[in-house]
Amino acid sequence: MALTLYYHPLASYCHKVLIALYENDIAFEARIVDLGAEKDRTELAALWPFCKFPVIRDHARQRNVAESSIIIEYLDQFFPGQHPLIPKGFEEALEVRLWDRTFDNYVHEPMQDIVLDRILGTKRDMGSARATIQTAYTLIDKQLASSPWAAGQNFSLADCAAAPALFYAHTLEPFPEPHTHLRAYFEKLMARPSVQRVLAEAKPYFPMYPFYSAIPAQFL
Ligand SMILES: N[C@@H](CCC(=O)N[C@@H](CS)C(=O)NCC(=O)O)C(=O)O
Repeated sequence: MALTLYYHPLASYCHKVLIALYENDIAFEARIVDLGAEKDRTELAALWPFCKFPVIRDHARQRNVAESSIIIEYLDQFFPGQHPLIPKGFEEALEVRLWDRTFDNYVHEPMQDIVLDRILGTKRDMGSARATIQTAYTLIDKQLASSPWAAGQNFSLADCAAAPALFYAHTLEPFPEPHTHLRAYFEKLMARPSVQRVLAEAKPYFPMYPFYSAIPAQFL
């Protein structure tokens, strides 16, 4: 197999890369990493010293590639398929990267902070993380009023970022009622076959998620 993906089926940043792989039918060996097992941590840290996943190993090019956005850029370049995820034009690509960063930095990261706080039992004040997610929801809803996908006419890197970020964030901060564009977009994203596949694979692991009871029944 040309590619190995080091990941966990429950991990949100891994979902982002899995969606890209499934969108373009890219074959890969799936290597589940148990961060609680010393041997697995040592193996992952040898690939990426921050010991975070996803990481892919491209055996033909002898390269390890880390960071979900960079991995998707890499796949788009070296494993192109029927759904290019980064547009060729500079302006369009800039827009896609902007929305990728928006979902990662202002939805995904604060969502992870809240989840980590619950896992560690640190009981920090999460008000600012929750407010950031709400600010992002408002911005995203506005964007989606005039854009069928997160960053334009086509499904892109930005939508790969959006799906796991919104999936987990909405278990912590529900989408406000007036955000009809965001709500409709979420339904459309969740119906995408690549996203459905990722969620189906995550399903057996959902009970490990500390906010499991907030996952809507349709995903269980
Ligand atoms: N910026 C990284 C974030 C990766 C990340 O935070 N991965 C999480 C799983 S979703 C992880 O490895 N957490 C384990 C840890 O932080 O110890 C990316 O885009 O890939």
